Amino acid sequence: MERTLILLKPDALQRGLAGSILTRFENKGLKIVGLKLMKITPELAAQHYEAHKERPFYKGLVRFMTSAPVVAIALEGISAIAIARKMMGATFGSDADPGTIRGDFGVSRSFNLIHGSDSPEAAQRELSLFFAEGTLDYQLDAFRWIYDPEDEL
Ligand code: 3AN
Repeated sequence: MERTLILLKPDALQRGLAGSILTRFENKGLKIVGLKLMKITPELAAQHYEAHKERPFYKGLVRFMTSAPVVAIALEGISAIAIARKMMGATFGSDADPGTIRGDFGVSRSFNLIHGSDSPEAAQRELSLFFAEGTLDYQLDAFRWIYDPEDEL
């Protein structure tokens, strides 16, 4: 089982898409182990986007991410990181395939609705940034029907 950090960015919340996006992850069979409405501080944005600090879009990205609340979500599942990335689609809505979140809900090259961790190392780092208090351990009964208990769980 893997855990991954998803952020529904300010544009997702302002456009009333948070529920629709969260529903896609639930429908897929990913388990919600953390869920939080929050405003990202400039300090947290700087930590989260450390790798992009020298990029020309960095300032605009931090401004956007701190401009209005986001929803932070921790999801659990087998290969949850790769599955969530696939569901998100290509970085920009204009390039993302139909059927993906970015492909279905956006066209912008800077407002791209969602963030998802891109590796196990990133997931661990980002989950500890956004869920410093920890994520939740509990039994999701539906897992018995989402995965084959004889084989996968
Ligand atoms: P992804 O979110 O698909 O992993 P990355 O890791 O390449 O994309 O970029 C991190 C974030 O930086 C993206 N979510 C996007 O918001 C922003 N970003 C990346 N490239 C650009 C760009 N050329 N112009 C504006 N924002 C960008």
